[in-house]
Amino acid sequence: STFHSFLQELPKCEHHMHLEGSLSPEVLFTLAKRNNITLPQDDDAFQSPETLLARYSRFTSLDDFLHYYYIGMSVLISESDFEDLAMDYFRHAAADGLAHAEVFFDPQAHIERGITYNTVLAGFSAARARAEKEFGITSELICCFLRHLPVPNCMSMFKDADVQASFKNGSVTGIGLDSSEKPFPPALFEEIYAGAKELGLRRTAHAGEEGPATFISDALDVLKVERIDHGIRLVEDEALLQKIAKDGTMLSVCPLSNKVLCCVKEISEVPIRKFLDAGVKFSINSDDPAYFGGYILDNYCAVHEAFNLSVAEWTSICRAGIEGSWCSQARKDEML
Ligand code: ES4
Ligand code: ZN
Repeated sequence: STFHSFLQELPKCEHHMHLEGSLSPEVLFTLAKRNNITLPQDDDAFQSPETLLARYSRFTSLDDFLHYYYIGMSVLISESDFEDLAMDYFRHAAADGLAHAEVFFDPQAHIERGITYNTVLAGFSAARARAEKEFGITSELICCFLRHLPVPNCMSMFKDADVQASFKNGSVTGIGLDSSEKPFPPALFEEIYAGAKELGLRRTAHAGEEGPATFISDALDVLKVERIDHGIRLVEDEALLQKIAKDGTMLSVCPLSNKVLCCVKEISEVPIRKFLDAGVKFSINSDDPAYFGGYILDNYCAVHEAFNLSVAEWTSICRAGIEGSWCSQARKDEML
């Protein structure tokens, strides 16, 4: 329809996408073979790319998804595996009319398997340079801490010399906090976030996806984050919602993710209308596009189908996305 091409052409920014979440079942099986990685033999989902994709349509929760997400990424070994993975994402993003991407990666999940941080970073950095040259897509990298791992493990990644170098030389722009949410409150990571602030890094955290609204206020008050990833459970605390609207704190909302992981029953339950009416800033994002059945434009289209937003509303969502990005003012001016 004409609205599809209107949404395709909007200057879109994505703030919530895990690069490891762009691993398709096809590429997963190809890399498993090439890298001699044995996939679980006691799970029928791993019989073929088709059976695996079918399993993805039956996720029951965040943890059910994460089980497959961590097995999936175990096939990534070489620098070029990481580069190819990110290029797969940037190619889809370019077709969808994306202007700018701020993407997460999960170094601890690779370090634990014996893959060095610099292997991962070099592959992703090569892809970022190619995406800018080949597609005109600018990007920033956000290094995530896995909240299900012991805090000392997270702290030792934070202090690692290669990680610190990437913070100081600008190849990594900010930090995030992801993985299993409910048993792992934000306050556990206070010291890491204080250290990141000290270094002048940008800061965000997943909060209020499955966890309660108190995790959103703790991320703001204790971790001093500048954005909230997901944040849909903000609707359970009206006072906090008003505060976030007043402060202009942006939420990175992921509609298809919320539906596939059963955080909502239907896209229409994602509180898009509530956020618009209350003046809460948000962007619309794909989260783990190869696992959740859609890239950025699919998420825009799903929101449009559920909420039938006006041209003016879409224009203002994209403007907020540009203004809330962590790129240079010069780049923002180009996109506006
Ligand atoms: C994630 Cl959807 C989601 N939530 C939390 N952690 C994640 N890591 C990758 N996708
Ligand atoms: Zn996420």
